[in-house]
Amino acid sequence: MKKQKILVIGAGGQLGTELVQGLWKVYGQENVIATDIKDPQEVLAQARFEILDVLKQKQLFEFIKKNEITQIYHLAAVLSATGEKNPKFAWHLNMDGLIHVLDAAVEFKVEKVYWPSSIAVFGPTTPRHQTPQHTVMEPSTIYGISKLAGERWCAWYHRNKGVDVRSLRYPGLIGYKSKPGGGTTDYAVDIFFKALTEKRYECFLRPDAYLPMMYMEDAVKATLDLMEAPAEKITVRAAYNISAMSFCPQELASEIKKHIPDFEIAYNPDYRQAIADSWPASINDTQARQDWGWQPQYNLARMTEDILHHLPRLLAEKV
Ligand code: AKB
Repeated sequence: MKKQKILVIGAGGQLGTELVQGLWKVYGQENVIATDIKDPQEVLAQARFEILDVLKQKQLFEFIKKNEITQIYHLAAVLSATGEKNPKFAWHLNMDGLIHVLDAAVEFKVEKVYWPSSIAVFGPTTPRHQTPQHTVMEPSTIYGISKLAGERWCAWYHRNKGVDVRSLRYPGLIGYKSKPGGGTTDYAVDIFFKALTEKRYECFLRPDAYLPMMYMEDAVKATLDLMEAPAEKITVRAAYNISAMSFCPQELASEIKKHIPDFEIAYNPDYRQAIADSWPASINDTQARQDWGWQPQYNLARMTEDILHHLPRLLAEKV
């Protein structure tokens, strides 16, 4: 196999920080170039990191050529809640960034491209429970509209230009190693930080707002498994549904209380509740299981235990 040179765009985000570490294990630190528009977090600074803006097409093309990139993971995006505040910029970054990457893949014969989609591609008219792979898709957020359009672009570049691009519709991703920014599902990350530091959390969603969620360990594994799968196994060239668990804020708070009995939660739903209401409560991921063997490892109890085991040490180190 040709030596792989991996470019991660938007590596400083919540998913990128952990995915880069997963890629180090598979390809070696020296073969992964993490990039973002801002200076790196400590962990990414341990290996190769460079400033790169996906919207600057000439700079991106030169970078890919100079470094003889064979795989691109393009993660830079504006998420759902932030996207509603600045819709034009969300569209610009989420669409033009993807098209720059897909054009670069054609121009420099990049072997594989990964681009994340999201459950935000679904909308209020989509069946809410066990949402199928192929169904009604009328997203109501700019983020969801851009992810749905992005999926169609990926399928188009695969069909017409032969780009080996792969994608997953992530549910809410929950990690503790870095803080997320701008998502509707992000309450499920913040709550752990607040439970440990203040023993209290004010939630911006209703107690019964069910959403599909996934622990970051599973998200990284799903991404690497999908990218490792033989091309002939990939029957979906838009994006795969994947699922691990579904819960609502009240259930997450009860699980946390098992470990921190004096933890308290209050509810003050804001505009993000309408976004949550437009998304599925649970996802059917049969296609991903059949095609490339997807199988999640973490449920709510196991994830909560793992986070509350590791996060206190991380918080103590930062003091
Ligand atoms: C968000 O809440 O915007 C994201 C997502 C579900 O894609 N976490």
